[in-house]
Amino acid sequence: MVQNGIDRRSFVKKMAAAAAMTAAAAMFPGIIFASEQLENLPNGGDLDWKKGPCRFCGVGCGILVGIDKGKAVAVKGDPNSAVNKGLLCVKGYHQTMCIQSKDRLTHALVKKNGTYVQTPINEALDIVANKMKQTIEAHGKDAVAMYTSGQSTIPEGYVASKLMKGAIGTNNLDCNARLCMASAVTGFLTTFGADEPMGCYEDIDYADYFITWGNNMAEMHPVLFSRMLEQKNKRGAKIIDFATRTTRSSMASDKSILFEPQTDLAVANAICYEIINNGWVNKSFVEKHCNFSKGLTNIGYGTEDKFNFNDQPAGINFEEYKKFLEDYTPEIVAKYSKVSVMDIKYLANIYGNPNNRVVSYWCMGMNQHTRGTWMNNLVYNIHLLTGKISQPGNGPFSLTGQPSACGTAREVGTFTHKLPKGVVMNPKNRELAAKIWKVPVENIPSKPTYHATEMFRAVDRGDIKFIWTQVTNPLVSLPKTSRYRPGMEKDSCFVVVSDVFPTPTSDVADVILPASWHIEKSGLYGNSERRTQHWNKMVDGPGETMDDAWMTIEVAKRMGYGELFPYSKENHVDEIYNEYRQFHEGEKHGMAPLEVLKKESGVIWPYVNGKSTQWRFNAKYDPACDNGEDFHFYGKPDGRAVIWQRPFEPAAESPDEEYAFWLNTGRVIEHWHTGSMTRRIPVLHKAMPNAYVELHPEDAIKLGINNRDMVKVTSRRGSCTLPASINERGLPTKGQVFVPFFDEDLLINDVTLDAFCPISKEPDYKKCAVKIEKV
Ligand SMILES: Nc1nc2c(c(=O)[nH]1)N[C@H]1C(S)=C(S)[C@@H](COP(=O)(O)OP(=O)(O)OC[C@H]3O[C@@H](n4cnc5c(=O)[nH]c(N)nc54)[C@H](O)[C@@H]3O)O[C@H]1N2
Ligand SMILES: Nc1nc2c(c(=O)[nH]1)N[C@H]1C(S)=C(S)[C@@H](COP(=O)(O)OP(=O)(O)OC[C@H]3O[C@@H](n4cnc5c(=O)[nH]c(N)nc54)[C@H](O)[C@@H]3O)O[C@H]1N2
Ligand code: SF4
Ligand SMILES: [Mo]
Repeated sequence: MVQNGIDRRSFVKKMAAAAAMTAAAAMFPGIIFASEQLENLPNGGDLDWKKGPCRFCGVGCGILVGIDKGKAVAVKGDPNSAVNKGLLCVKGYHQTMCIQSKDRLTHALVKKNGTYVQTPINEALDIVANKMKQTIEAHGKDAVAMYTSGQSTIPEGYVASKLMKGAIGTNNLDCNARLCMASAVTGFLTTFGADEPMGCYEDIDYADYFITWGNNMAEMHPVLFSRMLEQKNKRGAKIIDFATRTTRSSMASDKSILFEPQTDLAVANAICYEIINNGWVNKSFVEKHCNFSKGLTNIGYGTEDKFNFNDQPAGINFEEYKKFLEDYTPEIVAKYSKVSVMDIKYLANIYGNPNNRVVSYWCMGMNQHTRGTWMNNLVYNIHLLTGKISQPGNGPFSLTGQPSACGTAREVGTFTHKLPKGVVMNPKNRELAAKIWKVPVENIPSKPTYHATEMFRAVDRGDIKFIWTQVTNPLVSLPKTSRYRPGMEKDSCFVVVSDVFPTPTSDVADVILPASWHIEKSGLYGNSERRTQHWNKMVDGPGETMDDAWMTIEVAKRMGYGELFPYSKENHVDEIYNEYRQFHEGEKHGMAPLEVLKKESGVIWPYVNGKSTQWRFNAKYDPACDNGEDFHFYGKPDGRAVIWQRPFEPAAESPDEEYAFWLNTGRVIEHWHTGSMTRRIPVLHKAMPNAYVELHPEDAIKLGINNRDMVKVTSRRGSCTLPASINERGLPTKGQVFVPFFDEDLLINDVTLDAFCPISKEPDYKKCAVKIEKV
């Protein structure tokens, strides 16, 4: 697509050339990095510094942006932020550079006779609203959909939910967090009945052991990882990396333990077996605060269209659970997990020793898993059996990836089944939403419709005839994009894409809406540790860019819902937050008022009587505990958490003779997801200009592959040819290859599989079978 005379591909090529010059700033005049060149700051560094959260990951570091003459010229870490205490990672420091990119979307583009025509934004919004209205009139409410993001701000998610569920009356709203955190949510709900971690980052200051369950924190949560390293150096805290690939995190850890993909299910059960059989169970905790349960097994992989699954939990007793674990002795599990008996016992020992304080961390390895919900349950089992939970330095901690996956996707609830409080299936939750939204309760449908993958299947089938994507790039990030691209290209669906840059998704749009970026608007994000962070608009966006919340409001007004969206252009972010906050009143989820959020570098909820609750469910810290005991898992009606019996079941697709390798996919520190932002930042682009396929050295020798040789990775769905990388960034286990997904020109998601966890509907991007050929 051509924008400002440069098409996207040639722009990225030009960027590579510019980045190769020492003065990367050649393409971005006037930008200085506080980290590197403080002495060169305009006005001798006497800038106007404004606070906000980092645009990128779920760690949620506090940043200070230096403004000179209306332009962001520097970024530094906020020393007042409890999250990062002044530190940032490489993406943090350079973030604002992308907005100066020459191919920035500055005006609305409307496709007319196959070409994009620059159109005044008001006209483009008219077209979007008319099309949405006409589609509903002709085909019903469920023919329109919105697909949003864990990078949407809280107000953006809120107005999207209010428009779709409250005003129009369809549950056709889902978001990219389905690809990311859905298994974490269903894990929390099935075990505790309440979403999001119970602890906070301060746990790092107290834990003796950090066990990471298949996440690469050194690259993906770098500032948290550096806080762990600090504790390792200061107090001798130990980091154990339990993963399927050797990464920078493994290399910086005290011990790296590798396992065969998918067998984490079995190892977690083996750890529980050891805890029980060595008498390490915290009996009084389990007796007072836990129940045992089992669900259905052999639950499939969601690969079939319109797959439906309802778990059917049934209570069991401790003895039954103990018996079930007999299939998971360390000796049996060692055989197929390839983790030695000694290492399984070592892990069990760390958890089992009552004197150790242990935090478990995980992210996509456990969530992007066809048994992702189970895997989350299993790590909770370990912490519940030992009573190591909800105490400083003791607890399971599910990390989020996106900057507001918690704050927006989960708390505002931009999933098909969610409402800002609770779920659409619950009449009380619908009543509350109807009351606050001032809509008839009958408007809000009681049944969820499409989760992300199913939403794009419905586009392909022609059931969805209008889709609006905001702050996400699905034609790079969906699994098996080769299947979903043709559906989006069909004339049967009208596609609206709101983005900051042209992307492969905007390439198929009928209307492209130019969005303001992060610091060009006010907003709120919520990070991994339940911390809500507010920022004020810092600079003006170019051309006719508009913030996503205001675009949604403008469309709502044009569709005739003006009364429900009475917000002012100048102050809508504050007005929306104040309305939203009513959903979470009370001790269990109370959120800080705006005055406080504007002053502080983020505030953890529940915020009760002017104070944050750092450890939920522990009566010492959490005023919502009211059962008279030390702990109260009040998310469940009987106040008890559930220890789940969950077996090992194999992956949806495993290597065989023809497709002999596991394909694992993920990220690198330099790039953010689909690369749309970070590939427009010269230093980051230069450091990691293209994707690659990592091989184990022995496999490479067997196949005669050297570094930089071109290698074709083929699955049953598609193929992708990339340069080989051996012994560089990471090291997959023998029989496995790894490809990062940031490169839209080397689209590995044409190869991945769209199988998902039938409970959470989160796809497994970490496992499918491929063949490897040198070309
Ligand atoms: N630089 C950078 N940082 C980011 C992001 C980014 O794009 N770039 N994105 C953010 C987002 S949204 C997310 S979700 C996070 C992701 O953060 P991570 O989950 O840490 O990163 P990934 O690279 O997706 O996943 C890597 C891990 O998956 C594990 N894995 C593979 N198969 C299995 C398995 O069967 N079981 C288990 N338990 N583990 C397995 C591997 O061991 C590997 O360590 O990063 C966030 N931070
Ligand atoms: N193979 C593989 N695929 C994966 C994963 C994996 O591990 N492996 N991980 C999955 C996970 S965990 C995630 S979270 C997803 C992420 O997938 P996506 O959400 O599709 O990826 P992003 O690159 O973050 O897309 C965000 C888009 O929003 C645009 N943008 C930035 N700021 C704004 C704004 O303020 N307004 C608007 N309207 N647009 C904006 C950016 O330019 C970009 O195009 O990818 C998933 N896909
Ligand atoms: S660790 Fe995450 S939040 Fe912190 S600076 Fe880096 S990308 Fe931003
Ligand atoms: Mo994610």
